[in-house]
This record gives sequence, structure tokens and C-alpha cells, in this order.
Amino acid sequence: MNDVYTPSGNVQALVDRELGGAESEQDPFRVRLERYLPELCELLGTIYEGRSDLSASISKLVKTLSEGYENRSARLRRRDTVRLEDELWYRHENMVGMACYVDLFAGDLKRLHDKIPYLRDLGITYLHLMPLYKSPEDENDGGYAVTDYRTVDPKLGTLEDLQSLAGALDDAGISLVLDFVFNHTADDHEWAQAARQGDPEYVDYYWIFSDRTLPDAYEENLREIFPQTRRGSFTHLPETDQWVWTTFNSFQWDLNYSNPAVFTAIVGEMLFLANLGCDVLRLDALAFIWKDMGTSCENRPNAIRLIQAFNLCLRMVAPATVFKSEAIVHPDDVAKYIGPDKCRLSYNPLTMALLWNSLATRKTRLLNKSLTHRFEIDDRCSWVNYARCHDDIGWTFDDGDANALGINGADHRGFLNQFYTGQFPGSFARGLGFQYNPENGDCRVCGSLASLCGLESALEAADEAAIEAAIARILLVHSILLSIGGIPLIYAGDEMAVLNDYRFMDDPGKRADARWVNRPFIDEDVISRAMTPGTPQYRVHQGIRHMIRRRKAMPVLGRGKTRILEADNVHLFSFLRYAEGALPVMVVCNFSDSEQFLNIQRFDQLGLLKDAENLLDPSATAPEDGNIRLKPYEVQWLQLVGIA
Ligand code: OTU
Repeated sequence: MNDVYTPSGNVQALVDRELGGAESEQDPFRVRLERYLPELCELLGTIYEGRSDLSASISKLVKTLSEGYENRSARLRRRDTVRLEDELWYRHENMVGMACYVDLFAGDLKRLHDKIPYLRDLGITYLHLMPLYKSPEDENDGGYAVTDYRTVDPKLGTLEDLQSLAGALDDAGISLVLDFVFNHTADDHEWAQAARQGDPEYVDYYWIFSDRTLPDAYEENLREIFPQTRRGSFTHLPETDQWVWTTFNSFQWDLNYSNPAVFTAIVGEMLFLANLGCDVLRLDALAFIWKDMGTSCENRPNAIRLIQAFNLCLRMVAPATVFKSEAIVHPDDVAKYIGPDKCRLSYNPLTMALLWNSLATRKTRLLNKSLTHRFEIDDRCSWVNYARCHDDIGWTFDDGDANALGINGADHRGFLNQFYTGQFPGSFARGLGFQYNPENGDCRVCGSLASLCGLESALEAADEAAIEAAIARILLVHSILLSIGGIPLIYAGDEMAVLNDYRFMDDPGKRADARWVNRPFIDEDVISRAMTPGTPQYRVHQGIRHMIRRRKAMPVLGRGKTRILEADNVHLFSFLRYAEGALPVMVVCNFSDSEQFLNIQRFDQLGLLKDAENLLDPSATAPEDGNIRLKPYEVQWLQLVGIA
């Protein structure tokens, strides 16, 4: 085959040794293994340069991959074949996502089956179930502290329940998304327990230090993620008087990827999850997986190489599954994880943060300026566009982009925090501050989409005009998620305009974490309000459902490209969706609470807008006097009648 050498000989020899003789030459796994293993060995060689145990690790890895393939069901192997022929399946107008907690949305996995008709009616084709693995009883960071990747949280059901749900979702045309929480495990994971006992093999699975020397040295450059919960990034272990690296909560121990055995072990867990039948694995906190002394230990070159290595393993064993990057970091760093050889999908935290910025300021300059040069990604990849999720909102725009408009980044973040916690005069938003750091003034915001859009304060004041404005803001945000390019991701409940849920304050396990305010129960009350004609919740639900249907009728919204258009009006945001052989769609949005006009001359030298149809409201009249008139917060999806 070729001459790429692993530390223990050439790749062909390695494959033969692990997979046996020539009789299985046509085996698709063997073909893929031979194709990708040289690259994988080269990557691991770079990451683990100088480690004498690398060759043993690679042999073990090949075994793990081969076991992963053996355990892959016939159904999933068929899906692999189908997906390899339709690699860009996720770049489709049919894709519409939702994220939910199993317990808050349905009670448990069995009862989630009963929600499938609702999801289908809404048009959902991608469902992210928040972490549902076994985790510590009391505090578990909403499931992001995993005790055992191979056991379902007993409160939610069993592995069989999960597999049967995966099958039912597949039958209903809904892709399943699961979390791969691989930066850390819970402190009661069996590896962590063995490490606590002093088992040298497992001590080396984590970052454990006998005194503060190294932790202090690392901390010089580390960002504190949860400074209100606990200062610093290390946790003291009283039994042994040691310190362990915990980027997040003290019960989440960071895995030590500088040890190649950890990579191999976690590949085994990853393949187990892929073999449950999920289409997407969400790579939680991937920015933090590699640590280099003297740096922030975020977005390190070896973290990116490790993602490539994980991706190669996935390509070999479970090519039907793709990665989604969860890097809620600076936009330059977000981009580093996106690529056909890394994550095919990525959350789009920049668009998210800037949509909120435009709602607060009523202006679109920063949105325009930033997205013009930051929205485009590799054609084979796709954004996952969202406005809210289970986490806080961080203001991750680039200070340079802001500076170019005369905006001071730090001051502006201060303003946004004030605005969304309702402290800024005239603010419509009801949010809570999250993880304020008194040392540098950093803060983030929590709150449900509807409460941040002003529905909570408007309902409380029984102010009809304010209610109208809040509904319009909610629909405006969704109309952009559904059209801008990528998979739109709705956070369960937002499509029913659920308000903040303050009950977490009475729960000792949740009280300290304000993110629970935006993790509401989707109970009977919520549903019945959204199903009762005339309520604001009903209007939001119907409005979103309608836009989803319109999206699905427009292939250009799935596979097309996006060009941000600079409108002549600081309150308007506009972009074009176009694709070869399709009529383009121009989206125009008004972020202000007053009527605005778009002078079409500027865009429309070709006269394409003259007879454009507004797909969201076909009864709307054509532009008058060379202007498109937009009501407060109105959005139009204009089908152009010629190729732009
Ligand atoms: C993620 O978020 C999850 O979405 C959170 O729910 C978890 O608590 C956390 O990881 C730990 O598993 O800090 O405030 O820049 O990229 O990884 C959310 C940090 C978080 C983020 C992100 C993290």
C-alpha cells in the first residue's frame, strides 16, 4: 500500500495484524481503515511527538476502531453507505433543529415518543437531546458531568429506551444529536475513582498535581469560566492533599489528552455513542482539551489536531455521523474547528450574540460589519444558527470589528449586560446576570428568548403595544435563523414563547446556576397557552410554524450561499440567498420599533425587486416609489424574479 510508518512498522502490516488476513479485503471498514490510518498516525505522531508509548497506543486504537465497527448494527452500516453518497445531507432546506432536555420536555425517553407527532407538525428534522447519561445525583451541571457514557440516566430510562427512540426518530425523518462530553468526566466516573485510589494508569488520565506549583503557574494565563461558583481552575482533593484541573465545576475533572491512552479510551466511548444511532455528535467544550503552559489553554493547535484525529476515527467506523463544534469563543477561534476534516457543523455564536445586540441597539452596523467577512465557511460545512440554548449568552464579537465602527468592545459588553438584565433605562428585557467576575468586569446573561425579547415585562404591564413588539421581535429573530444559511436550531419552548422559569431558585442543586432560568418545564400549561388561539404564545407558535413551512419550500435556503448586503439604513439587515439554477431570495429585516424604508435602487440595478413576491406574506403589496416599506420589526423574504 504505502510507506507511512507508525512507530511500530508500516500501516499495512498494522492493519493485517489487527484485522487478520486478506479474505476481508472488500470490507468497507478495512478499505476506510487503510485509507485514513496513515493520516491518523501522522497526526498522532505530531501530537504525541517523543512519547515512547505511542506505538502501543496506536495498536490499541486500531483494536478499538475494529471493535467499534463490529458493534455497528446492519441498519447503521446501511446508513453509512447512504450518507457517503449524500455527504452534504445537512445542507438542506428540510433541516430544522430543536434542542431539549428529555425530562423537561417529555418526562422520560419513553414518553418522548409521544412528542414525535408534535415535532413533525412543527417541521423538526434534527433533535438534540441534552446530555442523558448517568451523572452524579446532586450536582451534575445539567448532565455535563458524565459518570458513565454507556449508561442512561435511570430517571430518563435505559439504553434500550434510547435505542428504540433513535429508531423511532429515524423512521420519522428526525436526525438524533447527542452530546459527546469529552473535555472532562464527572469526579465519580470509574476512571476518576481509580485515579483517586492512586492507580497510576488512571492518575495519568487527569491533571493531578501534588502541590500548587504548577496550578499557580498555569493559572497565570487561564480564564475563569465559572468565577461566581468557584475561583481558579483547580480543585483541592482533601483525601490526598492534591490538586486536580477542573476548568468548569469542581466535580468535572479535565481529561489529560497529553496521554495518548486517554485519546484511545475516549475514542471507544465516542464510537459507543455513534453506534447508538446518532447522526450528530455535539463536541462539548472542545476548545479546552489541550493545555500548554504559558498559554490560555484554549484553542491550542493540538486541540485542533485532536479534533481531526477524532474525525478520522469517526470516518472509518461511523461515517454517517458528523461532529458539531461547540466553541463559544472568539470568532477567529470558532472558525478553527470548522472544516470537512474537523467539524462539519458548528454553533454560530457570533450571529447569535449580534442578533441580540441589534435588538438592543435597534441598529445593524456591527451585525453587517462582522458577518460580511465572517459568515462564509467551507461549502461542505454548515452553521447551526441559534438565538438561545441551555447556556448563558456571552458577547463574543471581535473588538476590532467594533472598533472600526467607533464602538469600544468592553464598554459595549457592559451596556449589553445592563440592557439584558433590565437595568438599562427603557430596556424591554428581563434577564439575569451570570458569572460576574469582579476582577475584570466580565459578565454573561441568562433568560428565555421570550423574556429577553420583552414578552415578560409586556405581559406584566398588560401593555398591548409592548406585547405586539415582543412577538414581532421573537418572530424576527426566528425568521433570520430560518433563512440566513445553515441549520436553524430552536431551543424547546422558545417556539411557544416560554418565559423565564424562576423555580430553580427553590432547588438547592440548581440555585447557584442562573442558566436554569432558561431551562423551563414544557408542561401542560405551556402547551395549552400556545395552542389557544388569540394568546401571544399561540401567535408565536403559529408564526414560527408558518416560517418553517416556507423555508422548506425554498431549496435556496438550504443549499445556497449567503451574501450580506449593506443596506442604506442603519436599522435594516439584509442578505441574499443564492444558488446556481435557483431564483435568489433576498431577506430584509427591520430591527427598529418604527417604520423603515429600503431604497431598492441601491440593490436593484437589474430591476429584480420590482415584481418580487414576499414569501412570508404573499398578499403584501409590491414596493411603492422605489422603496420597500417595513413595519416595526418586520421581515420580508423576497423571491427575486431573475438571477442576481
Ligand atoms: C458547555 O458550555 C456546555 O454547553 C455547558 O452547559 C457546560 O456547563 C460546559 O460546557 C461544561 O461541560 O462555558 O457557559 O467558552 O464554549 O464550552 C458555557 C465556554 C460554557 C463554552 C462552553 C461551555
